[in-house]
Amino acid sequence: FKPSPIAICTWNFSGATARAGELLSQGKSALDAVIAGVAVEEENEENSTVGIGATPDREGNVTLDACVMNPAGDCGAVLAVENIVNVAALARKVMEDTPHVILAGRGAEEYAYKAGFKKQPLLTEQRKLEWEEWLKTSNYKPAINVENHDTIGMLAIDGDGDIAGACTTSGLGYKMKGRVGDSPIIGSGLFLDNEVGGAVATGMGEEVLKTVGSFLIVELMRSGMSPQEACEEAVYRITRKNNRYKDFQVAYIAMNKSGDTGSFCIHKGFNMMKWQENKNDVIESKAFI
Ligand code: SD4
Repeated sequence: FKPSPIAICTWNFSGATARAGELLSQGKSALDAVIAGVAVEEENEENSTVGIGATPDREGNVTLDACVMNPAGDCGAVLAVENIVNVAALARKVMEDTPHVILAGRGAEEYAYKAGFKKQPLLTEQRKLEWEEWLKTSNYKPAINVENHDTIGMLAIDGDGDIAGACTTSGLGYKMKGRVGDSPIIGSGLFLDNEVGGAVATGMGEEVLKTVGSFLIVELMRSGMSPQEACEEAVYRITRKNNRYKDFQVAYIAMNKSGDTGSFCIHKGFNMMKWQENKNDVIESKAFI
């Protein structure tokens, strides 16, 4: 069974799935669709967790993380990159045009300029003011749910039935300088296997990293679980081990090869978008608490 093209993403980023859906309708590949889809949020200054307009680290630097995977199982990622807006597209470049999977920091930024990406300061006046305000107390407490202002992870199935994915973020606001979360780490923030399906994560990256969440979900689907069951088990893997789960959010979305989708989170309030056959729906996620 081959479903008609689908794009899903974390949170109610309807413009992102609409953009991806438009490309899928034109017969473009799942990889083209997810890169263009997440770019909508990378370029949205209102979104304080992705691309331009993102919240800086505690020293005032906006550093971005992103990764991509294609149906062949190739991966590309960039970690802690400054001054580049479209870091998912940069991760794709790393995947397609370099002998490596990951480029970090200055190396990734210098490579971006060689590859034709434009240098663009990412700290907006608004986020600078918020950061200056934050410095007065320097109280580091990542929020549980900040709806519509969060990491975007996207999965798509194209007209050939092939799956690709992308994940892009600035990580946690006021993180330590040099901190990298789950989002650009293949297997944690994103994983897919074109024979099985894919998963992406959002929320407290440290917890996703410790349980290799997205890889876990794909492997659970491989052994027969539905995307919904697999997302739930990956969340329980965290809540069983860590009794501080009341203080942080983790959320997963997943899709299998037949186009079935699922999502689950620790705290109520998470949702996902699903685009299929010109319908672009917000789906409220089930939650552990
Ligand atoms: C991280 N998972 O860097 C990301 C953050 C996130 O909404 O999803 N924020 O830990």
